[in-house]
Amino acid sequence: MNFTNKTFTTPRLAALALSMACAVAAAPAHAGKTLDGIKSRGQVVCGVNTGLAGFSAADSSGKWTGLDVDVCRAIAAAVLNDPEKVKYVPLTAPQRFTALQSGEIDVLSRNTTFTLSRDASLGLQMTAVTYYDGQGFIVPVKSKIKSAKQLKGQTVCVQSGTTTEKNLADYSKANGLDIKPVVFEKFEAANAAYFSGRCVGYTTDASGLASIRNKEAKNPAEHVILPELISKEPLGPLVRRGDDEWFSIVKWVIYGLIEAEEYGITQANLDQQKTSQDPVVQRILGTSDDTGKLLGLDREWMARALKATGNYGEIFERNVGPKSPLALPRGLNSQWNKGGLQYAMPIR
Ligand SMILES: N[C@@H](CCC(=O)N[C@@H](CS)C(=O)NCC(=O)O)C(=O)O
Repeated sequence: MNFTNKTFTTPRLAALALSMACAVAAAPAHAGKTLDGIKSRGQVVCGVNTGLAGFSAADSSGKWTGLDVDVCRAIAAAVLNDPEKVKYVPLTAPQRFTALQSGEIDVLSRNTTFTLSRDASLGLQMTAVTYYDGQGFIVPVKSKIKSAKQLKGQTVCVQSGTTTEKNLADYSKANGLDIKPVVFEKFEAANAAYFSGRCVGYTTDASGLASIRNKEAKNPAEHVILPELISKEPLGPLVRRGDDEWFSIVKWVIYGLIEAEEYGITQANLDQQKTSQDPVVQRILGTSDDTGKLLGLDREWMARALKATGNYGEIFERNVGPKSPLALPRGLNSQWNKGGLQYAMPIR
């Protein structure tokens, strides 16, 4: 349709054309190829970390938990009405993008940093940030190292296929530190090397350092995370390019989890909140507008996601927050109106 003045000579015709365009804009979305596949197989296939406690780890019975895992559960609850309908595919750093590109997984929810080169070269698309992080260093307390600047000429263990490896090289160069990277393809090998003393330090995302110290160290108190953060690591799920409908669903489930926290909807009060008169709460829970229809879902999509996992704040607290074994502060991941960066686009 062409909306130039040439085509619509009278204001009435122009108004009619505009109202038609609005009607089209409000029509229910087509589900999209990825969602069709998910519905026919009855499972969301979620690529996750092989084992990073707090973010994605399986227990001895094969039950997966963590912040990244909860994102998969929330998506499955929204699209399949059941948070259990997720197949978890554990992926190492070097494997993760190929698994998404090849269609082996529907979504990659695995401590992955959004960067320009990844965005522009992989045929993948970044959805929304679920954890604002930065890269840090860990060293043994007995090394007496108190600052990353004291790593001059020292060995640092690092995993390949990560932003970590590149940031380390940049930081070393920019500060004239001549750090000697000791690079491992496998996470377990990098951890084992550091804890056996093969490297003076270890570097990865600060959240990863907290997880490794808590989970892998014989005595966590013997290791200290240095104060410097040397990069920005905005972490979040990725999907394949070319399926805008699926991209929207993943993105809006995340925004829904974040906005629910902002408006006080919790796993526990969700049923009472269904009678709330607050228009934002009503929209999130589908008691007024049917936002689900616009995404190719139904009106309770977000209510189900919240019932499954709680809001973003609850997901954070349970998996990585100050009272969890990782004891990470909310920091940058606080809501925008509480001094943080978590700012959900409005569900409306
Ligand atoms: N956020 C960084 C680092 C992510 C990353 O893969 N970190 C390592 C160290 S914490 C990891 O999770 N390894 C687990 C594995 O490869 O199995 C990135 O996207 O490149």
